[in-house]
Amino acid sequence: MRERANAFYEDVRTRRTVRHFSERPVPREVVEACILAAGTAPNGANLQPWHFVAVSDPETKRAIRVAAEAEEAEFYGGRAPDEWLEALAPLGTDASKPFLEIAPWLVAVFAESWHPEPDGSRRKNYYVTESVGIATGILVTAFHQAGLATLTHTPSPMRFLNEVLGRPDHERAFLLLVVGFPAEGAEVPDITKKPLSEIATFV
Ligand code: IYR
Repeated sequence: MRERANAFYEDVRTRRTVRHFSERPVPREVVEACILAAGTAPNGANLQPWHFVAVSDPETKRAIRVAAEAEEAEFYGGRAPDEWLEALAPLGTDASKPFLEIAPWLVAVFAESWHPEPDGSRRKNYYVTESVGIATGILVTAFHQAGLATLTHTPSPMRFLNEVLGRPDHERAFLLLVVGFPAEGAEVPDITKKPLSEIATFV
């Protein structure tokens, strides 16, 4: 048990969010298996309030990039408070998002706050944000475990994803996961994680 817990930590601690992707393809079967893993997440009343849209079609990726960059241009050009921009400055991000076209897969994660029944009524879902957050964590970890890099991308607002991907109004875009291999020479920020003593208390 100790060995497995430590081995998992040693593996998962090597995961890094990447912003420079290679065009190298990733088989659809790998994406399918990772989404199936995400779908095992604990969730409210087992109502599984999520939908994953896996995009490899170049035209669709381009449409997502164009819409995301328009939102980001507004974000960086004035909508974001100075405090937020200062917090982002060490990451060196800006409104340009070429990875949305370069990476072989984008996985848009949608959260469903209610579900339409065949009779037209609405079935409420529970703990939607918690459930979809846990599923997304498993998805990120599954891709890492498969040897792939991801970027958890949250162009804000993300309503355009419903339009581009044809998802109904009762689904809310939760985040956009960029998936692929890192570009050759891709760099990541020099950051550290908090020690156990800071993130945990044992009583
Ligand atoms: N969505 C923007 C801004 C952004 C926000 C946070 I918080 C980050 O950790 C990184 C970026 C963008 O993708 O550039």
